[in-house]
Amino acid sequence: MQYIAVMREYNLFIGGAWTNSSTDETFEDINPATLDKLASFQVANRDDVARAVDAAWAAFKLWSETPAPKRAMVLFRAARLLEERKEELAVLMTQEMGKVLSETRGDVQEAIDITLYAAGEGRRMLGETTTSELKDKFCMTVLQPIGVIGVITPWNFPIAIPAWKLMPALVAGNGIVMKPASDTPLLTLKLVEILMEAGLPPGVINLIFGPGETVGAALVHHPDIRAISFTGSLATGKWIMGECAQDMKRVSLELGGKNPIIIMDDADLDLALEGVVWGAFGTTGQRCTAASRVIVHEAVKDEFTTRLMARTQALRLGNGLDPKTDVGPVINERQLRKIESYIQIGRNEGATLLTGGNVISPGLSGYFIQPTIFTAVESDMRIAQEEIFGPVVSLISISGLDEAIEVANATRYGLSSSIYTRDIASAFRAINEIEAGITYINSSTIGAEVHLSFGGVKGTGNGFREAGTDAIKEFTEVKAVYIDYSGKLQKAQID
Ligand code: UN1
Repeated sequence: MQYIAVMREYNLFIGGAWTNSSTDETFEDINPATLDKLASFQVANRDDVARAVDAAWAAFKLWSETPAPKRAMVLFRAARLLEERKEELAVLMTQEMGKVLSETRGDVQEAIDITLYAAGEGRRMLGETTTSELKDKFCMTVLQPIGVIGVITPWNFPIAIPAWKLMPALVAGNGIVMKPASDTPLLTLKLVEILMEAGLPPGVINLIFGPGETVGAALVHHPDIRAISFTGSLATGKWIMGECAQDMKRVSLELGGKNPIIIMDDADLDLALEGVVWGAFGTTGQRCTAASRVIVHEAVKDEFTTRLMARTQALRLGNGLDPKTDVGPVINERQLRKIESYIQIGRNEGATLLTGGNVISPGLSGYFIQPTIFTAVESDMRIAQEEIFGPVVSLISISGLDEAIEVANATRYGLSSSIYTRDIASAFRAINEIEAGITYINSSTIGAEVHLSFGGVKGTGNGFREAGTDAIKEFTEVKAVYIDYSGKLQKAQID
């Protein structure tokens, strides 16, 4: 069963209408497994970005004045449409992004989950009521929308990550200008179509396409964009934060990871093995939560390594639509070359390549690279420090928990982390001492659920969290309100 989208050209979605961009340029949306063309998209320029920002502000008044429970009704309807179209969207996503069908179903499910969760916020949107220093005075906080927000999303979760950002931003009453990754614009477009079908007023969301360097930058620089929400690389995140500082724009960043799994000598090795294979090679290693460092106790290292090699060599590469496939392609040629170059870097640094390492063709013309394991990796090697974003995992040997935690923390990132141990004290030390936004006990580094905060420390972000109870905070301003009904001037700190 092959579903190929009808090859067609999409233009920009501004003010509730499909409209041509001001450039003559287009780019192609390619299936990374087969290199079939799925669609083409018009490239926006600064004028188009400005039109989109104006349209979002024009729609903002009506939308922000719509009561939050009514805004939420749009999201509830969108969740139902996502559910009805889950299979169709998953199949299309596998074609556009490459990951296997069970995972693209999970991606759509995550979008459904956050849509329902954010819709529920429509009837919470909780502020605080509190006491006052003064008599006959009432104090509270209320949440207000920020205004028009620029949303820039990556390709690895083509519908879940856009939904993580859009749904809370919308229920909070903001206007949006969105630029999806150029590798996966089709799935974001489908999400926006669903929101429109669910009754979102025209102009509340505007969709523009094109490279980050021009279109993303125009969004970041537009003076009427009040906040930028970005998920992507550390380098781009740093640049965005620097630019946003110029106009004091709010910015929330979800950047890279170099996520460790610690395997202690008392671990259930069967469980740890499943966790490493899933964390390192699921989504072809292209998750910011992917397990890229396995910090394994020397007492179990040999046994674990032998078993991991056997499991890894048995993984079947192929088209994600084929139910026999375990690991799909990587997203594009540039990523393929980057992963290849890291494999070379690992060799040059003196790590031992245990298995994998080759670009191959499993009977398809797309971007395939073997699941790869390095051992004898030192913590300060580049392959143990830099985000590769591909199916490459490094085994680092340690002799105890102190060393394991030290190695786990010895990177610039701090997104996800995991420990396999049967000892409750080791588990709690990991919870307390690993520098990361997420710690799993006896479970892999991937698989965050939408009702918990998602994000990281150090180079992984700028302190914001997405999803969970933080989802609304990312997209609202807090106003403190003082109501003095004493009928006289009362002076805080003085009277
Ligand atoms: C990402 O890789 O950018 O926890 C997000 C997970 C998924 C989200 C990953 N729920 O792996």
